[in-house]
Amino acid sequence: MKGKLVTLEGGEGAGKSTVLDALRTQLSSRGIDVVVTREPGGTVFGEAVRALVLDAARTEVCAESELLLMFAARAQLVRETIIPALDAGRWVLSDRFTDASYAYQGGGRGQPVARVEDLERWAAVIKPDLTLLLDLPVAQGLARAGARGAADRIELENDDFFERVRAAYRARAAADPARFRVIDASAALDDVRHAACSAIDAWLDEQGARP
Ligand code: Z5A
Repeated sequence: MKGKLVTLEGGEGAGKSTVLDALRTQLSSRGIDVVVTREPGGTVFGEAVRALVLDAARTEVCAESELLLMFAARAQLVRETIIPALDAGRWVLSDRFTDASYAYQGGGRGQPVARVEDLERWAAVIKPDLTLLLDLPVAQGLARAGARGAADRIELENDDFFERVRAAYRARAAADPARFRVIDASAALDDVRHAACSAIDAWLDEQGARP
């Protein structure tokens, strides 16, 4: 595979969607051909799964179903979009990927890490080359997300759930500093954008990949 997979992760209201646009522009300006996607979703099948798994009315959904649905959407996205793009030398910028399952279904829901690892091996197959974790205190993120309107099923969880999600993300970043860059997402939006774009450029330089 000639392209690179770059993922954006973070808790609620971290600013991923906003930062993603800046990163796409940044990479394009470096002459890199970028495909942007999101999880859960990114394909027709995956977007249908997203609507189902995030539906606030589906209060009966158990943790095991939720985990499998996240990976069902991911398995399709990887095979239909990500691997073909990487094989064609394009870069893929994804708003969330497998780390979100470790954080939300593992940390948040208490699903065993070994179970997520097993799914990652055969369903997700690939790992990101670089992951930017937009990290901020839970209360600050929830206040931002809350100002946005109707909550999805996972956003209805309590603060303890989101504290566990944040802790799981930070633990993964600490365990794999070669892949993760942690960005302070509590800062002003322009500063967060700047930090994310600088992190990408620094990483390109480290790889000797800046055109
Ligand atoms: N999920 C999962 O459980 N397991 C999985 O494997 C995967 C996902 C892949 C949907 O993800 C849900 O799926 C998500 C995790 C779960 N859970 N929930 N809940 P999503 O990424 O599509 O949705 P999200 O996490 O709800 O995204 P978000 O809240 O939209 O976050 P964001 O994209 O990081 O934020 P934003 O839309 O860019 O910004 C939110 C608001 O804050 C907006 O009004 C901004 O203007 C404002 N904002 C952002 N940054 C700033 C700064 N720096 N200052 C001031 N205001 C800001």
